[in-house]
Amino acid sequence: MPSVYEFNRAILRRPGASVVKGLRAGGGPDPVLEDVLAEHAGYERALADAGLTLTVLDPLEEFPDAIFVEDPALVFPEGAILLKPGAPSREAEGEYLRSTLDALFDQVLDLPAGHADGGDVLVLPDKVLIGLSARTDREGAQALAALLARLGYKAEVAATPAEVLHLKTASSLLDEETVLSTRALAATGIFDGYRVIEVPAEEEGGANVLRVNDRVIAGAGHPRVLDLLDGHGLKLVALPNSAIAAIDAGFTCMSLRWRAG
Ligand code: CIR
Repeated sequence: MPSVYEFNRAILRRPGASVVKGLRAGGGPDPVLEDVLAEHAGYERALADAGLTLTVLDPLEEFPDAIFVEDPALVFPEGAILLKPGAPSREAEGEYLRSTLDALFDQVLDLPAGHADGGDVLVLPDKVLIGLSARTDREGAQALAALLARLGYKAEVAATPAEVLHLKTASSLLDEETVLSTRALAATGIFDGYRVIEVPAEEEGGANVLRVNDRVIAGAGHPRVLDLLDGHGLKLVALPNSAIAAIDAGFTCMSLRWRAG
């Protein structure tokens, strides 16, 4: 069985000029457009270098956060799920992915109730964790768990610390038995049974990394996290991401990845 981090396809959406107006919880200035474009282009190259065939969608100027394609949808070899993001300005983003998903997947299921963001969904080898957050409510999480069961996946709904945007803002899967996590999230016990590598307190923003095939994409601005990953024997691709981080985003949210048969 291929690992849950083995992928050969991905969907991305290129940023438009409006991306600098992306949502951010802590306020702060807009990032520089050219920096966002450069970081996104570097990410696109890194996925292609990892061996993925990319479907790259055009910018959606009306939706500043639409490059974060992972929030309005989930994809699995068995099918795709269109979610309902919890931020009002993002709620309709999924409709702009529907035709692409219809063309690429045998089935596309719709979240029937509540709200859920893909950023709150962490696919582990033995289960799918759905984190409750300001974006993902219990109704959405439970409806999503039922859809995942239809695709053959066991889901578990878990609380996440109040200060994190998404479950995956604070955690990532590294290999079959290891996750990277902030201390606060690990302390909730949701990773019991897994080996947990904790990110240092001063580099909590580095907890979102992307394991893809034989490598891990991680933030160049988090040297201590890079050291930890290197020490764990992982092949590293360090990418600058400070402009993307200024609008509260990381590496997992900029693509939808799956293994096509
Ligand atoms: C938002 O607040 O929705 C965007 N500015 C960032 C979304 C990042 N998504 C993710 O981590 N899954």
